[in-house]
Amino acid sequence: MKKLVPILLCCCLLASCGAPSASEGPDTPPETPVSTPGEQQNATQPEPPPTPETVELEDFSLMEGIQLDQLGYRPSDPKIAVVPAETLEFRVVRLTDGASLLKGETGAPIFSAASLETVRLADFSALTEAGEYSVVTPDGKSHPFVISDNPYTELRKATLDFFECQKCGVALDLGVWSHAPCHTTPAAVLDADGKPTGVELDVSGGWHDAGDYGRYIVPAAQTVAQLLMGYEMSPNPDEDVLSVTWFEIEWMLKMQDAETGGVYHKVSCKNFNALDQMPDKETAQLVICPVSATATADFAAAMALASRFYPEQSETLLSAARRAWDWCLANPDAPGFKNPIGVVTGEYGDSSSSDERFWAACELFAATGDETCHEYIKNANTQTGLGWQQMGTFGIAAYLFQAGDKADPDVTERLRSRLIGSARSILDSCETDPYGISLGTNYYWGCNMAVGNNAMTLLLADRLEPDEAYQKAALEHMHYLLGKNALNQSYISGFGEKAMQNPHHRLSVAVKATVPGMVAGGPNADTSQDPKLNATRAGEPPMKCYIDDIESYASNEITIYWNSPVYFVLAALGM
Ligand code: G3I
Ligand code: 9MR
Ligand code: ZN
Repeated sequence: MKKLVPILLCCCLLASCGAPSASEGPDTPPETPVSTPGEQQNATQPEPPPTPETVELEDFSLMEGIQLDQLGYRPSDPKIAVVPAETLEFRVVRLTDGASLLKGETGAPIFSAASLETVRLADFSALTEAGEYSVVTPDGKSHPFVISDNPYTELRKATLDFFECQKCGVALDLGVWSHAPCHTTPAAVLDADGKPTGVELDVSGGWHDAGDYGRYIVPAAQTVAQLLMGYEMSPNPDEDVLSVTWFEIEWMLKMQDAETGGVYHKVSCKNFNALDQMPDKETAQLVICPVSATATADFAAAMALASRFYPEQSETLLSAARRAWDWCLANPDAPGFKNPIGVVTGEYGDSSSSDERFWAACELFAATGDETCHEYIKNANTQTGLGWQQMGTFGIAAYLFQAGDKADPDVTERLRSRLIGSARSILDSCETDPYGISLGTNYYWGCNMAVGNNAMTLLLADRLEPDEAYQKAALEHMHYLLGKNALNQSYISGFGEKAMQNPHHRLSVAVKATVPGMVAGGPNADTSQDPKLNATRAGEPPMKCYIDDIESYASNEITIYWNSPVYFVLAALGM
């Protein structure tokens, strides 16, 4: 292996010695300039003041094996890069002048079961000076990153602005992404067999779910909850979260059946349209799929939660929530949702609605003190999860943080211990993973949502029982998304030197301009789930089953509910 050979930019030394450069061994402390053999040192001259060594960054090529957050770190944050097992030493070099401000040795080798590689950690937490840097090893340099008071300011804004680009039913005036109102025609309600019931409804509005233009209640509920909770838990909340989120809530209200209180599972066309089609060009018949228990319970929960953010709408929201909850009570055994015959768009199938019901009971109890809901919670199994299939942790958070005096001590203790237990087990996974995250070897379609959601669980636990370890681990999850991973890939469009740029996102594909601030689904070890992924990544280790290609919907699509946990984490951390 090459030795890291810095150049001493020690003007006075160079001037006095006439030497073009000086080299040093890897163990020489950076603050001690050394001279090259043959140099004539004048013993009577005073020692020159210590000057940082410099490194000619242009002499080093980019090294994919040095993996770190491509945005950066706050001065007091832990700062850890992952490097190959062969790398024993590293420096952190300032981009503006090549000054080598920190020099260190890497840690012991660690095996990553997710990338099937042995790596080492380069800890440069001691560097706290603001600036723009690169980690440099004898074999190459990392992507640039900053140390600053808030490297994530723009990112947080972009992850929220993204929701403007997903708006349906209205004209968008967003530069290259502008379009006329889309999906405004009446939608035909289908029965479970896919036959039109004869009923047509106006359900315009809301956000397109993802790279496709469907609008689905279940993921919408998760997204609304995470955006509003991000607002609530932020030390520096973004005021526009309320108006941004209201756009979705208004649409959700339209999806409730006026007669029964049940909530339609989704609205879309029967098939996905072409990948390069703008929203207003998708003009096929819109269809509404039947009411489902998961959609109805999620809706009840999300509306009850929303009622505390919109005081002027609180009655409307609570009465909608109540009617949906009554539907749930009247339909205890409703089967899980399946796409009716002939409909192939997003299914969001889920055989169990018990976690959604648990969440709804917790939100309604917190909002109204309704004792029947309280009884329901007392008799229900505690549920966890923050992703569209498993929503229990939202219920736990509602009960622990919003029920106040109404809470029952036994229930509180049961839910407290469940939340802390979840967070502790996330921490345990982080400890055995060189990348410091909690997925283990479980990389699947949309697992970047789990990266964000696990960070959110940690921050909820931190709110309950503050512990620095929670915030630190949550931040490592953000670093993973921003490049500290085996592919050296930032999964967020527009952020990081190697940022995702070819999302499976119709609006971006249609105009050949990628919306910034979108979170990709991420690696998916079941490469058979899309042809492009399979053709390019089959047989790769789990953390590497990803391709930044517009065709790879099973690894490179984007969704509203992959952005919302990331937004939550940035807001809750005040970043
Ligand atoms: O949860 C299990 C996990 O425990 C297991 O270890 C792993 C390994 O097999 O599988 C995990 O389940 C996966 C599940 O997502 C997790 O949420 C399934 O394999 C996977 O097939 C499933 O993918 C879903 C995909 O639709 C296909 O149904 C994604 O979550 C979901 O986000 C995605 O949603 C689509 C919509 O239908 C349409 N709009 C775009 C959106 C994103 O691609
Ligand atoms: O574009 C669709 C994407 O939004 C979905 O997540 C994905 C899985 O349901 O399906 C995509 O559509 C593809 C379809 O399933 C198969 N033919 C190619 C489509 C992509 O253009
Ligand atoms: Zn639309």
